[in-house]
Amino acid sequence: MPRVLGAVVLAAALLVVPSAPAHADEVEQVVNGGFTDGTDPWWSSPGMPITRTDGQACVTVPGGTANKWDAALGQNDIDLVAGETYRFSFRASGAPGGHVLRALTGLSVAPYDPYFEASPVLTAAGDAYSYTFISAVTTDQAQVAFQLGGSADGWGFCLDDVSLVGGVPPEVYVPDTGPRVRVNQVGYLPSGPKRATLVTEATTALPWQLRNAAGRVVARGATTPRGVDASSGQNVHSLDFSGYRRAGSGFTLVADGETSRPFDLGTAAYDRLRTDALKFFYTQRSGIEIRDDLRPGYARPAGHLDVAPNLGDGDVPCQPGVCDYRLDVTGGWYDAGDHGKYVVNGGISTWQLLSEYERGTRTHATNPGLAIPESGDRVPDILDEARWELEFLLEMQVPAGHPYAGMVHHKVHDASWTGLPLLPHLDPQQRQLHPVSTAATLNLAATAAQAARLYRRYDPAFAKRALAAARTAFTAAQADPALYAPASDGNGGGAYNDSVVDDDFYWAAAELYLSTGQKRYADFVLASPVHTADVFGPGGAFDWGNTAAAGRLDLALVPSKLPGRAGVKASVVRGAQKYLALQQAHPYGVAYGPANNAWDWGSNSLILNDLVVVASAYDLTGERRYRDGVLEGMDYLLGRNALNVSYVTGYGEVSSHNQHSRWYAHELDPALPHPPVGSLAGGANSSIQDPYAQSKLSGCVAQFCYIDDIQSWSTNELTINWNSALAWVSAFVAAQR
Ligand code: 9MR
Repeated sequence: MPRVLGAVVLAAALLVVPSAPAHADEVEQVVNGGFTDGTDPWWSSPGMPITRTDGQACVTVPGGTANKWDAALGQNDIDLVAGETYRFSFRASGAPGGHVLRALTGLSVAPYDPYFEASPVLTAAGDAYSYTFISAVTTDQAQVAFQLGGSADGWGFCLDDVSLVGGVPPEVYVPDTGPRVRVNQVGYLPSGPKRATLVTEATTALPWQLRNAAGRVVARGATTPRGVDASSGQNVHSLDFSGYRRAGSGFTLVADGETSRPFDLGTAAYDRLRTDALKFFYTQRSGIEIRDDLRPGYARPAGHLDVAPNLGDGDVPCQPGVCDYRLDVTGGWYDAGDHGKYVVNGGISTWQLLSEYERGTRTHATNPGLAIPESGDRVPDILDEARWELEFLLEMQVPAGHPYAGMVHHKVHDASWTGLPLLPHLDPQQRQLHPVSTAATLNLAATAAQAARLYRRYDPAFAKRALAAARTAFTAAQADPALYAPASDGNGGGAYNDSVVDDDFYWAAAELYLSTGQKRYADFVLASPVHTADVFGPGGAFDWGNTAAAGRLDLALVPSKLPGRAGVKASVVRGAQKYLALQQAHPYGVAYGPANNAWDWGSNSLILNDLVVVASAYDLTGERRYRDGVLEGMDYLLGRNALNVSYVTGYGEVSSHNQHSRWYAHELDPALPHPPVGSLAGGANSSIQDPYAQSKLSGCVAQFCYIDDIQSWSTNELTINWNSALAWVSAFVAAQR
C-alpha cells in the first residue's frame, strides 16, 4: 500500500549495534555530496535556489508553505538494490534552531514511496547525522531528499557531506527490553489471577520473591519452566503469585537475579483506563473543534469543515465516474492516524461502544463521564460519543432518487496520501466518496439497528430514524449482495477491502431481529450458514472484516425469543473454552494463536476481542474461570510480554507513546502532543509492511515485530476499532472486584 509518511527522530531507548567491520565493496550513490563541484546534480524547489556558502549548500526556506515537501532539495537517479544495507549520512544546520528536517531516501516519481526517512531537530551550529537501512526495493529511480516546508516563518538551512553508501554491513537492532521478569506493569486485581513470565536460560525451576514497596519479601515460590515460547522464541518460565491478595503499590517480583518493573495490586487503574480508553474517541472527532478545557493539551480547530485549506466534508463529490451527486459527510471519527473515515471500521467500533453500553444495562454498570461537549445532557456520555459516529454513518447512505439508493459508500478520504505531521484542519486534499459496498451497507444496517433499541429511551425520533435507515440498508444489500470494496482502492486511505459478506449479512440480520423481533430477520439468521459455523477461530474472534462473532455474541447476550437460543449461548461458551485453552498453554497468558504464528496487523485488538468472547462466557455462565481469563489476558497488553512494554499510552512504567498519527505527532514536531493517555498501539505484526519496521525488525519473531516509532504504521498506529476493544475489556475488568 503506497503511503507518503512523515519522519522520525530515533527513539532514545533503541540500541543500534554495528555487527561487523566495513565491507570492501561499499559504493557511494550520491554524486557531489560535498558540493565541491558547485550544486549539480542537486535540485531544489522553485523559488528556493541553492547557494554555496563556506563549501556547503544553503537555502532560504520560505515561510507559509503547507507541506513538508513544498520546500525541498535533493538528488535523483539513485540506484537501490533490494536487501542491500545503506548508510545515509549528512551534515545539516538550521537557523534559528528547532526546525524539523525530513531527510529521506525514496522514490523520485509518483507515488513517492519513502524507503527510509528520519526527522532530526536541527541546531543552528549544525550536526552530523547517520542512519542505516535495508532497501526493500530495487530501483534506479530513487532520490535522496531534504524536505523543509510547513513552517509559518522563513528560516535558513545548510547541508554538506551527503552520502548514501550501499553494501555496508547490516546493523542489528536490539530493543531495550529491561528486566527479564515480565509483569503487568499497571497492576493486578487483588482478587484476580497474578502471573508473570521470566525470560531465562535456566531449564529448571527457580525461586521467586514478591517484594512490597519497602522491599520486604511478602510472598515467595518457585517458577514453572515452560520451554521455548513460539510467539517470542524465548526460553521462559511462568510464575504464579495469585495467593497474595493484599492491595498496595510499588510491588516488584524478583527472580533469577532480576527485579521486575514495579506494579500495583489494586483496581483504581482500571477505573481510569476504562474512562481514558473511551475518552480517546473525542479527540478523534472530525468536524468539531476539540476544546482545551475538555482535553488540556489537545485543543485543535475543527477538521474537514469547509474552511481553507481544508476542502471539507460538507459537500463531497465521488471519485471520478462513481456518482454525480455530492454528500454532506461531516462529523464522525477519524479512523486512525490518517484523516480517512471508513464505514466498515466505523461500524465495528460503534458496535463495540454500543455493546459496552448494552452490557452495562444488563449488569447495572455506571457510565463514566467522558468530559465531552454533550456531557450533562442526561444521555450517557458513551451514547453521545457513539452517536457522533452514527450520524456520520447515516450520512454515508445514498439518498432516495439516486442509483444504489439505500446502499452505503464504503469510505471518504483524501484523493492521495498526505505526510506527517498534519493537523486535520490543515489537510489541503480533495476529499472523495468511494463506491458503495455491500459490506458498508450492512455495517450501517447492523449498527443503526442496534442504535434503534439503545437510544429509544433517550431520543425516540433518532431511534426511529436509525431503524428506518437500517431496514432500508438491509433491503438494499439484499438487492446488491456482491458489491465488494477492492483491495486496489488504497490511495489516500486504507482499502478496507472485504469480499466475504455472509458474516455482515448475519450480523445485520441479528441486530435487526434483536431490535424488532420480526420473523423475517429471525428467519434470515436461522437460515444463514454462519449461524451454526464455528466463528471463534484462534486468530481472533472478530475485527472489521470478520463480523460474524458480533452477531453471535449479541444473539447470545441480548434477550430475545430466537428459537434455539440456548445453542447460540453454548457456542459462545465453547468459543471461550478454546480461548482459555490457548491462554493456559501460552507462557505469556495470551489467548491468541494465529496460524503459522503469523501475528496480524492490529494483533492487540484481536487479543482483546478474544477476551470479549471470554467475558461474554462469564456473563452467560457466571463461572469464575472466564472472569479470571479476561483479567489475565490484560497482562500481555500492559507489559507482560517479550518487549516488556505496555501498549497503552500512559499506563505502565514503559508504554507506547509514539503511535503513528498525523496530529499526535510529538515525535516529529515537539509542539504537538503524544497520543492521549489510554491510546492502544496496534501491536506486534509479523508482516511488518512499513519500511521503517522492515529496516529495524527484519526476521522478527511474532511478539518482537513491533517498534514504538511514529513511522511504523503497520505495527504502531492507533485506531478507533482498537480502542473500542480496549474500552470494552477494560470496562469489564473495572467492574470486577
Ligand atoms: O486495521 C487494518 C488492518 O486490519 C489491515 O490489515 C490493514 C491493511 O489493509 O489496514 C488496517 O487499517 C488501516 C487503514 O487501512 C487506514 N487507516 C489506518 C488503519 C490502521 O492501521
